Amino acid sequence: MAAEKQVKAEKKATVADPEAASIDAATQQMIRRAQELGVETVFDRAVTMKPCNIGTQGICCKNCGMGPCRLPLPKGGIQGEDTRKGLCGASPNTIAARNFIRMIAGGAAAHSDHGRAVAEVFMTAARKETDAYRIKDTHKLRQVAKWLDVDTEVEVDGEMKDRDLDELAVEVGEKALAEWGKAEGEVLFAKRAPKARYEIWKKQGVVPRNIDREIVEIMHRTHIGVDQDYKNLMKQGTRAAIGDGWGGSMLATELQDILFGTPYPLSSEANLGVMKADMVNLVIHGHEPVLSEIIVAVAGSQKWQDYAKSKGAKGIQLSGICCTANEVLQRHGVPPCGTFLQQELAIITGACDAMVVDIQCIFQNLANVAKCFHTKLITTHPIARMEQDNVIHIEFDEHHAMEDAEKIVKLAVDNYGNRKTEVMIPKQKASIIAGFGVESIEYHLGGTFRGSYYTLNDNIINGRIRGIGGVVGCNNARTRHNEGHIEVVKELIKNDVIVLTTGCNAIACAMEGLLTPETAGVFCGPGLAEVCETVGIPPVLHLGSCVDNSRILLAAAEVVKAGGLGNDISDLPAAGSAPEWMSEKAISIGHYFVASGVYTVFGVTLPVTGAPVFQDYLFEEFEKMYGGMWDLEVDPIKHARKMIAHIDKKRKALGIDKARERILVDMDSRRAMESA
Ligand code: SF4
Ligand code: MSK
Repeated sequence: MAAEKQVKAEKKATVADPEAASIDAATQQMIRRAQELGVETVFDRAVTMKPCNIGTQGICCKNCGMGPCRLPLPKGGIQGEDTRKGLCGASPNTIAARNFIRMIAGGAAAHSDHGRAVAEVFMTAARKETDAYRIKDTHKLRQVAKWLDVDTEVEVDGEMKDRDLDELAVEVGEKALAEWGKAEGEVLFAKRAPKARYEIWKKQGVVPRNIDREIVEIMHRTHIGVDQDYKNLMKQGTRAAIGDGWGGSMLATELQDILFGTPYPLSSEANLGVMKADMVNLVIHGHEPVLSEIIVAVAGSQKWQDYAKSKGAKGIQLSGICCTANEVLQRHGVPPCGTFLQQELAIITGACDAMVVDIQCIFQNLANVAKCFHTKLITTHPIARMEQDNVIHIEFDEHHAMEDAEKIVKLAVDNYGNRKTEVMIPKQKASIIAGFGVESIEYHLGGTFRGSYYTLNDNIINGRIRGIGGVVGCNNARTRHNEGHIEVVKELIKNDVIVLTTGCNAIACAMEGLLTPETAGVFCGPGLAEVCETVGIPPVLHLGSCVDNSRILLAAAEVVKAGGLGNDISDLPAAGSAPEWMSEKAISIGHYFVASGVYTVFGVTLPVTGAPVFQDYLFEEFEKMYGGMWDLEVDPIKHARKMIAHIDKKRKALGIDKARERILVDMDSRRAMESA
């Protein structure tokens, strides 16, 4: 018997099956290579370490030293009264709600602190304390100034004139920074939501006062013995999430656009195949673009390209991972080499001469993988360091941004000659069009003469476009890499739902080739295909990084403003999705989508299933208060169909459901749809 057990244990898998781990051939190839070289990756760890079943359901509390208190659901479900409680008496609803809003606090803090760092760099630039940054988008500076209650004009000799830009920028910077900690008032961008939405927030008492306060208050309320009513806890979670979406994240996006330029459509490529064997490969990873913007300028300069040539390389190839990748893709066309789950794999190519990281979504295991290769791993942020001794820390400071970026580029170039393992770069890469935003959607779907959202609205009303899907978020090693992302998006576009994407979903779609106008003819339903072909846009529009989910909110507000589709975001035929989420930021994003009136479906898991009453509150009761609500659907096709059903429900409520019935689908189109 003991021998049998031994054999079984030996047979137990300790490494991932590459095909089961990812749908992407490049990823599969690199997982295989890592296993041959004996280098462990997240995919293998996901096989050997299983998640805690109680934590997954949201019913483990460790908010005090008497716990952790674990409240598993009884076998056969709850019969009668739910008597589960922690040592202090906390109910499953209280525990799940506390855990949930602590995740919102974590996510909102990450986005908002990113925004604050950008605002600080913005101030440095506005005050001309650095040569590295200049304000690029003065038009947007003026637009944003108005939302921050900053006068853009001044009276001179009885006439109103535009204010001096330098003076305006300083005041915008000061007003923006105050949003994190002002003593009175409310987050100013909340008024950018449609009036009806703002009124709902007012009625519910959830307009954020300032960005930091709402996050701090979550930590207070969830301390042992404070707020013990799941509805009241969620009220605070809602206020903090709105402070993220319509506050910290939106400020990050807007100030980045003013400082680095508002994105405009451009072409690039995506996946590990963008790395080049005969060039210095510098991979940038994380979220904040303040350093990567300068690295792009330095690495592209003649001086450093020549330096790379002097070391035997053909030049410097930049590529990106996660949302730093999205930031530099959107503004400069720097190709993303992978999503969150591919970060270790970029090093496993043997061609990554340096990987420079800033904040968020960075695996500590990168340092262990880098040790097996020649790769220099460089941390740059004072709040994000690693304990391993092979990690180099070059602390970035906007006052000497150029010098910091040059040090990093030099390290990468000097390391080119040190490659010790055979280089193996997967050949897979896809062409893409990225760089969309609120402004470019307006331009493309409005045309030269009617730069507005009317054309988009017209096409929604006439049924060519059935609705809008905001599909965003991470990869999660507990599910097959990119499968959920791609199946959800393909099902949506096949059913004429145009997709707005950000984060790792955007990179996944890029790798799959869905970010090209040509995709429309292959994967889209006939209505959406017609629109995309007419205006020359992809059916999946890349709107940027995690903080750029605020662009989706603003695009939704513009659609409401253009008319014909109700008065509020909750009236729109639209739905949100994060098929492979994993981060606390995703929970914050999901919740500000919901609080903004969007039906939002998450895949993989949701830490609420162990507290059914609390789950019903999020999945059903929220709709009555906010018009938006949560849902969980693991199966990607059902996931997309739930979104489509919601879109159809909204079309019916608007009285535009008949329009779609008049769209005739011929047999060829149907066959193309079936085979897609
Ligand atoms: Fe247990 Fe209550 Fe302490 Fe949580 S706060 S760990 S439920 S005693
Ligand atoms: S990077 S938060 S894994 S989207 Fe923004 Fe991707 Fe999620 Fe990080």
